[in-house]
Amino acid sequence: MTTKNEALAAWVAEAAELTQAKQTVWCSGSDAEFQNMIDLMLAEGTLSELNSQTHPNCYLHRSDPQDVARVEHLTFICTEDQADAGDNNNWMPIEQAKQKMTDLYRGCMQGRTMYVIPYCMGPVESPFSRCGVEISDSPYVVANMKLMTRMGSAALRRIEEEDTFVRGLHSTGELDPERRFIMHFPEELSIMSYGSGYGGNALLGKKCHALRIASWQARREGWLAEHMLILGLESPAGETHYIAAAFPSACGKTNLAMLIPPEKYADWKIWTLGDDIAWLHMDEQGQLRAINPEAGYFGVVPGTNRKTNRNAFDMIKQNTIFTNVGTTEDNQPWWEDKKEGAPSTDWKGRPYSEDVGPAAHPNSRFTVSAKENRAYSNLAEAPEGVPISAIVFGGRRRELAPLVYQAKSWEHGVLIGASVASETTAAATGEVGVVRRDPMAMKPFCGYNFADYWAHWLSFAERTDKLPQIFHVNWFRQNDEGEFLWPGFSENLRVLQWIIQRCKGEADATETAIGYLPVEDGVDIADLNIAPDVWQSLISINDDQWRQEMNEFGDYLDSFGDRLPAGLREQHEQVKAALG
Ligand code: OXD
Ligand code: MN
Repeated sequence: MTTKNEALAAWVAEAAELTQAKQTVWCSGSDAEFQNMIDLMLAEGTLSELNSQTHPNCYLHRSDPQDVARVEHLTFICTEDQADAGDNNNWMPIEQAKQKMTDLYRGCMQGRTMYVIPYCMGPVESPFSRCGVEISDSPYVVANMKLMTRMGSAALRRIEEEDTFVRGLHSTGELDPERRFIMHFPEELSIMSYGSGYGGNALLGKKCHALRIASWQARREGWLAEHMLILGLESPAGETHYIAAAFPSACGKTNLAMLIPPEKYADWKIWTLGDDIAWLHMDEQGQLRAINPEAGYFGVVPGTNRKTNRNAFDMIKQNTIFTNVGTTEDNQPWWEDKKEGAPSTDWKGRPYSEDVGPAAHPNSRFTVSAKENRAYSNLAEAPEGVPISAIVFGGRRRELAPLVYQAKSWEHGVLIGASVASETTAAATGEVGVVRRDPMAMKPFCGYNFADYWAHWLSFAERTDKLPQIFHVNWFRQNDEGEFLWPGFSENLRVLQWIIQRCKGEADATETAIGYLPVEDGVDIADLNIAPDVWQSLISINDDQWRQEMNEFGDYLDSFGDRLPAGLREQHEQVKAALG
């Protein structure tokens, strides 16, 4: 296979010449091709088969121990003008970045196969979808891209018709962290990645294209590319509302998107549309609609069990690629908090020992097609997407943020999104558990200056009066003993119910300086055994703490200088004034 698109053919030839690849293979996306990749990795020892009785078609990949997460300090946005990338991104001049990458790529695929992977982010027939081509020397990337995107011939046909695509060049290189870079060139819609095989650094359709490059495209074209799950909440009467929710990496997006209602609400249903990325467009009626650009899940494994996420637990029993989990005596995958079985080998392949632990890397992952999820929505493939009733922001905060609150307006909601802060997790290299600012959960993913990004968000208010309501949630409040105050997981349904009631104007709320909070009996917790004082602390705010938070947030906003939109400054002033 090759292509009739001249620009694509020329770029592929150029990459083959630069990397000196032994051969070029165009990926068709067929099941046989996927199986070939698996067989190849089994033969070369980069993949092993798991217990085929208990886990048919499940495989384990052990990565280089130095290559287990996103590398934000090695990720760059390269624009003509540094101010366009903003202080929220690392920046390098375009020429310097290209020179650096060209030097790394030169001859890097000698003796290896270069795969050309055409893919479509979003349903192939959706006008909201966007295509790309990844060139990679990694069969692991090919297999994962098959699960995570609409990959192969149909995507190539669309690229040939549209004559536009995002270019991503990837090589695993030597896996040397000193020779590892993830470069983005949004002005020319291209990505260059070298030295890592980890999902967020190497599956270029995901974070690099569907968030960093797409956020840039979205601003130009009037839509939003966001780090959000999409779910449908169906009531017993059969009415479904769609919610898009942004939480930082490894803060439970996959669990919320696949939630199974608690017994008391067994006649309610949650349908999954996506667990990580949403592309939001306004339709002709002024309604915001969402598609999930991805076709699979690249989810965090540890903590997944029958209770926390039964749908995911069952989903990853077949047709799944595991990366960096441990194994049991009889070769089943094992991870911390699986709550069954026992580890015998750790993620590095060593005999498991508690003193050396954990068995699974905290950022170990599963890759699986979305079709394996029994809660997969039948509208997930709809080209027009689904109408969004509510947008929810959230973070992992031990204190401060109440369980749930609602913005007073779209503009106030943008301020709430911009003020998201969260404790860092193992999804990126660096210290874990440190609170950092993570506006809209997009700190690692916004491909341009946050000040311009907030202005873009604010601009939606001028385009329609049908915007979704905006909320903030925090499932992670703790007491002084480090115990969680809210049970989370299935019980989060109760908060989602309140959110939808508020959207429909059916629930009372208490107005506070930071937004509307539930009244005492606003959320049904009667059977949850939450002490009245604990419940009060979950649905009220501490003015002193919030004054301090707003002062610190003000300093953060100031760091964006003149570019900060006046509308956001105004919202901040209003909240500060209301706090007194
Ligand atoms: C992810 C992440 O893998 O956010 O989704 O790191
Ligand atoms: Mn993510």
